[in-house]
Amino acid sequence: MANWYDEEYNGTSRIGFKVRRTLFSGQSPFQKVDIIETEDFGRALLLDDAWMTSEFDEKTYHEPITHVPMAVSPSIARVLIIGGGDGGTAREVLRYPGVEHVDMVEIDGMVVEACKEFLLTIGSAWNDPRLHVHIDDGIAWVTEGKHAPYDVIIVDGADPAGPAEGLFNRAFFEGCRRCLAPNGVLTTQAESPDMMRDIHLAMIETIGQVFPVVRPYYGSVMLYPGAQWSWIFASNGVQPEDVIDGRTDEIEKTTWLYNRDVHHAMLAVPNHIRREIQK
Ligand code: SPD
Repeated sequence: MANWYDEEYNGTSRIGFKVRRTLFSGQSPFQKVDIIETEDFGRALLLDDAWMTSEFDEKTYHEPITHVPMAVSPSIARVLIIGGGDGGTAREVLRYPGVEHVDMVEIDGMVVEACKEFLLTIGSAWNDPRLHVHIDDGIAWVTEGKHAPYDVIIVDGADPAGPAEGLFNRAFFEGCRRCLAPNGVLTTQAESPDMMRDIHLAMIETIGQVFPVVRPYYGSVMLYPGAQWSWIFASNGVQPEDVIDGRTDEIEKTTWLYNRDVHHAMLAVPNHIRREIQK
């Protein structure tokens, strides 16, 4: 259909938006990279024709993946972001004055360059001196334990196909655990509990084989298949309910979605997932 851009999911459904204009289109060694301007959702990034983020709803993704771990981690001085090439997660992390050093490891330099040029409303913290962007393989980074330990690790990757596939397996999470400080915490995006239920459940199981604490949490991201989305929190003992008093007070004055009530509400697990976890 002319003037529409669709993500086709599983060959059986589509999520489409009317396009105003294409701002960037390229083929990197890893994937197809597009940034388009839509009628309803503002500018949006697609990787291999899958919607990654849009100006309109990006906060409903970047706030949960960032503020849930940041609100509870005893220390937040050193943060590792795997992926996150649009800069939205880094922007949220860098809002905390207690953050001293952020390594963002993104495999695809084309994503970072295109987002720096066309998606600056999302990646608005590129010039923060605490941010260190590495165009490198995040899997190798954690396997080799580069620059570890970290207080917080955030895995902000794409779907489990293409370059992000390795961000879903046990060896990767074992590497993450080795890179975490003993009291550190991890979050990862964990797909749709409805449209990608098997992948979501497999992630809970896999991460549970690596970390003693594994807790999925939920929210809605309109851009993604099913709109209901998930993240997984993991740690060696810190629980996601252990919000540190005062940590997010300043931040909550300007967040779009996140506050302490939302934090706790997101931890409610739908019955159909809870039954599987309890098996
Ligand atoms: N189906 C899309 C899943 C994408 C998750 N990551 C998005 C990256 C936004 N920073």
